[in-house]
Amino acid sequence: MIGIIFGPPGSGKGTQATRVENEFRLAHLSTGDILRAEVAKGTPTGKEAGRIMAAGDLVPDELIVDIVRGRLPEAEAGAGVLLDGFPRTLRQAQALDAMLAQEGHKVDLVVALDVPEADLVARLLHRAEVEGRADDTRATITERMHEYHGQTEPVLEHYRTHRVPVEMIDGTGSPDQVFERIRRFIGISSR
Ligand code: B4P
Repeated sequence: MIGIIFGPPGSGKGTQATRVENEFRLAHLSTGDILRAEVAKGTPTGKEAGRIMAAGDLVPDELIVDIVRGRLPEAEAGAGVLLDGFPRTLRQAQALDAMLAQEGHKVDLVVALDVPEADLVARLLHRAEVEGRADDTRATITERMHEYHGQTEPVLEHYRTHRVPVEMIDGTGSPDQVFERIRRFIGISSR
């Protein structure tokens, strides 16, 4: 199974992906985590990505697509893959579809987390206090929301048009409550 966990910044993609990974034994591929690891190692990719992420912008499609292309085959070898934070633009979605088609695969489902913007901002400002992430300042959060609405939201329509099941999941409430809603949907879809 190839699934995507989708949503605006701070909607809980990473939080839920870890739970889904454990419950359904899927390989979890988070482009945000991969980029942060590159930043921490100080690689050339990390240096370029770090500047962009700290400004709240999206890292260039070519760079992200190359990263995913390098990791997808290994991830696909198991029971399935959960993509977290990717694709975030239409070009990334088209590149993903083409990569999967080469192996005779396709995206099977999209879990889209729905959280009011005021809650997202509050969560990210709280995360700034706890984790001190460079991209969780108020100005950066505003830019990330802008990028989400302009570049990322159209990805949902892309999958709906291609008849991929897209399930809007209420992302409010405790992480356990949100996970229960996701678990039910994936459980039904993978039967
Ligand atoms: P990501 O790492 O994908 O992260 P995110 O959108 O900030 O957060 P996520 O939705 O995973 O929320 P989380 O579970 O952490 O992206 C970071 C940056 O990387 C992007 O802005 C971009 O620059 C770059 N990037 C990544 N992928 C890219 C791509 N494909 N193309 C281009 N650029 C890319 O939860 C957020 C907070 O809320 C946490 O503190 C968590 O504890 C809390 N929380 C979670 N669930 C909660 C709940 N139910 N109730 C209350 N709080 C909750």
